[in-house]
Amino acid sequence: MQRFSGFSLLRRGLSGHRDWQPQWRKPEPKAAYDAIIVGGGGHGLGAAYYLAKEHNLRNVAVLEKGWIGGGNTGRNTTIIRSNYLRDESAALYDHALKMWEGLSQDLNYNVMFSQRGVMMLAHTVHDVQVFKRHVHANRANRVDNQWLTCEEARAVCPLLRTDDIRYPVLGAAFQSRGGTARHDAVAWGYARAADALGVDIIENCEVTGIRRDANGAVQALETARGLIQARKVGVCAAGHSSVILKMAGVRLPLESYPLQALVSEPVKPIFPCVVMSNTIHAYISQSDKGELVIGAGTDAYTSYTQRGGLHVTSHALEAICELFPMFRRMRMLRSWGGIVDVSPDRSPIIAKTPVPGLYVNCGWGTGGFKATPGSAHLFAWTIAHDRPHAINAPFTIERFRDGRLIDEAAAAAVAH
Ligand code: FAD
Ligand code: PYC
Repeated sequence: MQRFSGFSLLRRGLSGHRDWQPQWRKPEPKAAYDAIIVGGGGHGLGAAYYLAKEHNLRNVAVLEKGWIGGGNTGRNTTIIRSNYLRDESAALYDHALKMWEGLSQDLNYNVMFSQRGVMMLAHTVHDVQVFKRHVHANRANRVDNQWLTCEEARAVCPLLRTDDIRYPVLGAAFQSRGGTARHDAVAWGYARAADALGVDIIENCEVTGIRRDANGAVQALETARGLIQARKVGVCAAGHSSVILKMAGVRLPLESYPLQALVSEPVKPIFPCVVMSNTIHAYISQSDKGELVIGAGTDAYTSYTQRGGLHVTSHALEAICELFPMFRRMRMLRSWGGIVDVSPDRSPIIAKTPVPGLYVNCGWGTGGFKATPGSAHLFAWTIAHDRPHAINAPFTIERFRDGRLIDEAAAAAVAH
């Protein structure tokens, strides 16, 4: 790993960035690997890193059809929290939150994790009841969450308008350990750390087919860069997970929708925490660059276009301007969409599949960024041991057949 003195950093910065060493190699794919991860987002890169670091599997590749972090990892609004309702989810998301707390140190890469607090607004009596239920359930699971009155909510976020609006604010749930992180840095940090342990990160390498042997087990992947053999394949492909699993004859209970976000022009630090409103489909925080990061709901129909409908973002902006009237004159710089993989109970799948050697990590829908380190860690464990870790054991595909659902519709934040 390269280390720089302050002087050499300045010299390189002024010399047009010549002589920078790439942070990870660009290897040609080998003919065979012990394990292949499909999908170079945070979950896939993280899984490869933990396979190498904690399970000593060094002959590992990550195959990414585009560029790493170009999927939802680089498109999300970076909200991190663990205030989910069910015991299974509390264990999963808090495992991740605890890992976020040490991730920059572990990767030796600043992922800019900022525990500025996440506030979820209640606008109706039903919201109040639901969020109070979450607060109690979270506390029973030793996950921090507290109920705030309107006055207390305004004390945390003075810009918030609570009265005289279409959906007045009746109070809020607040998780002070929640916050945000820098999404690209998560992909880059995991990529650099995995590469340093020998993992091959292969971009522009779309997986187009899955070959199975006479016993039905995974044998090789057909890719844009040729046939690559592997006995273990883990798929972390977010909105495209069902497309890939179909190549092995596995049908996933997922629907893929566009989810949109947008950022404003940058302004000085003004917004102290994250504020979310599930009822009016809008959420907002301020990035370290000063941009307001604003998210909207999903489109009402399934699609693979990374764009989404204009009316959806317009609706979110109207809601934000009602809650924060001082932002009415802000200009938006850009908007984008990502394809989210929504499961029927709004909980993920981190599991073995019916195909020996094939594992899947998907169904995170609109909320998987917050889980990145925990999900990657548990997925690596599952691949290495060929059985789930106790924390992800409930998150099977079979639960949709057996009825052991983990309903997180209210905690999922974005209505879909
Ligand atoms: P990705 O980062 O999407 O990685 C999957 C990769 O697989 C992609 O890079 C893709 O190119 C690759 N791939 C697909 N098909 C193939 C193939 N055939 N061959 C090879 N590679 C392939 N979550 C939160 O927790 N908090 C938030 O605030 C939040 N906000 C969001 C806002 C938006 C607008 C969006 C779109 C999502 C948001 N999410 C949020 C959800 C979150 O972004 C995702 O759940 C999470 O990033 C998924 O990570 P991943 O690594 O599984 O997927
Ligand atoms: O999961 O917290 C979340 C979230 C917020 C916006 C999109 N997802």
